[in-house]
Amino acid sequence: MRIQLGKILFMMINGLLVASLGWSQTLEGRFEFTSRVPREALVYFADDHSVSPQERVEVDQVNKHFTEKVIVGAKGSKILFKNSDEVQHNIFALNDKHNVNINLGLADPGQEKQEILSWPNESFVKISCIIHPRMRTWVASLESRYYKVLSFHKKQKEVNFQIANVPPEVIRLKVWMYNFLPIDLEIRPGESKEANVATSKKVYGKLFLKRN
Ligand SMILES: [Cu+2]
Repeated sequence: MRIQLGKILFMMINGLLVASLGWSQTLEGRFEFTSRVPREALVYFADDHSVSPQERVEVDQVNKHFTEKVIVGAKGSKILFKNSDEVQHNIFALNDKHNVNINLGLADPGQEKQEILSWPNESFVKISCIIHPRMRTWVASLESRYYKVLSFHKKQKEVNFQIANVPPEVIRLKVWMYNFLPIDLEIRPGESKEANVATSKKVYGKLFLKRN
């Protein structure tokens, strides 16, 4: 009897701890790739809309690279493009679908440029530099604060990630990867799910998800 009571008490305290520390709200994910690996991914809960456009979005340019593979901000945000490099850079984007035509000219070392994120929620615009054709980053228009930007190496076979403190009612999980099919599923607390990482022609890996 005493053992039973102890057990029950332990379980109750454990339950309270889990609830108060937010452990019950973490999404854990693992990508496993078999051959072709995407360069980057944005994993996000699409049914959250709590980010306001006032929050600042910025990216820097260092060693002829953008410091982020995907920059995330709500529509209407000001994007700040810094240049901490020792050479000039340019900011350029052309996207007919979202009516985007940006060319911010040349930025000297230390100079900053600004642009308004004008494209609709859950759309992606590629930003490049006319001077350095290999430079690129993506700006994702996103109102959700529950997301993870991932960048992959070519030979990477496995990548783990977490999204913490997701409210239990936020359940619609999507994954964007350039040139791959989008992943779109629902995952509730306590559930596990899997999805293919694929193009329209072939499966290149799997995504395993577990929500505590
Ligand atoms: Cu450049």
